[in-house]
Amino acid sequence: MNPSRAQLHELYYFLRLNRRVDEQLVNFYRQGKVVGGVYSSLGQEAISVGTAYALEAQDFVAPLIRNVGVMLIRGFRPRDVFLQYMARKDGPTGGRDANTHFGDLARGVLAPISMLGETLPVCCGIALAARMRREPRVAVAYIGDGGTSTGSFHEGANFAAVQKLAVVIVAENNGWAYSTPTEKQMAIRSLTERAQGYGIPAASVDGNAVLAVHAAMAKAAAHARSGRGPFLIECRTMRMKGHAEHDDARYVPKALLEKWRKRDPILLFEKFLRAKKLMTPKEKTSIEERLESEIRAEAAFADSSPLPPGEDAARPVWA
Ligand SMILES: Cc1ncc(C[n+]2csc(CCOP(=O)(O)OP(=O)(O)O)c2C)c(N)n1
Ligand SMILES: [Mg+2]
Repeated sequence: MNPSRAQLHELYYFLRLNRRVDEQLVNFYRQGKVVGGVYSSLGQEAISVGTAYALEAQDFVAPLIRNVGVMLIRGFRPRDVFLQYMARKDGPTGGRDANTHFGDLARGVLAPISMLGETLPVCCGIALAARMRREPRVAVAYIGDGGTSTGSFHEGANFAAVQKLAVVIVAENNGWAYSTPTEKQMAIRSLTERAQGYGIPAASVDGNAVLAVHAAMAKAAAHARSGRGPFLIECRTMRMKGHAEHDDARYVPKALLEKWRKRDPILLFEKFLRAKKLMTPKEKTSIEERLESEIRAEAAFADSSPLPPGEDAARPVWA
């Protein structure tokens, strides 16, 4: 599937929206309004946007904290993200959980959780149920380089392979897991080597090139949907900030960040669109204006929502 001109503009819009949501979250964080940390997807937006955009409505996604872009594409609004991060009354969990820990099964979005690797076995369950019900559904598990070292990742990947489940694993290799660089995390060069060990076909793509990511996901989803089993996509990228906003990432070599800053996914895509004459300066300005007024309104809405009343805390938690 080659995206049309309108779809390319939509991809561009979502990349920028993902970035603007992040920036606004940092503003709220600095104003002391965020409960907990802010986990940025700076520099990794093309992975969330490119993969989610290639899916169909009936597919399921299991995003993680750096996949705000996935949630935006699945129909959540910036206000949902802001409200949740600020633990406000009108947020998706009414202030009961923080950051991106919310989902909606009707939208095919499994709520992100902290336990790394655990959503892969859940995706296996979704794919297994889909096969039993003869529904052409693909379940997509997002995971970081560090998360692929867990026991649940191993169990999930192995089960998906043996059962030939319609699962796609999006493995974001951003070079770091907290302060641990990938080479101290695993003795392999690429996360595709993990896939080989399970008998899962895999591809490694430039995670900062949104169209490359999109094409890889389209292929992987078609593979899974046709009953040929799981697929793993390694997206090579770089975590451009610390683990979260409180971490200044002083352990990351400055030269490495400089190298990747030149490969910013939004800049790369703008360059492509300009070179191929696929977006005029006027079209770009109109997208930017739309983004600014949207973010302003969404942020104002979220900021005017109150904190939940204390007596609400345990109410819908227990059956
Ligand atoms: C099973 C498990 N072990 C440890 C942690 C603590 N922890 C949270 S994030 C993180 C690093 C994750 O690195 P990676 O998977 O590469 O994702 P990234 O932060 O780079 O997106 C760790 C160790 C956890 N949440 N779950
Ligand atoms: Mg990582």
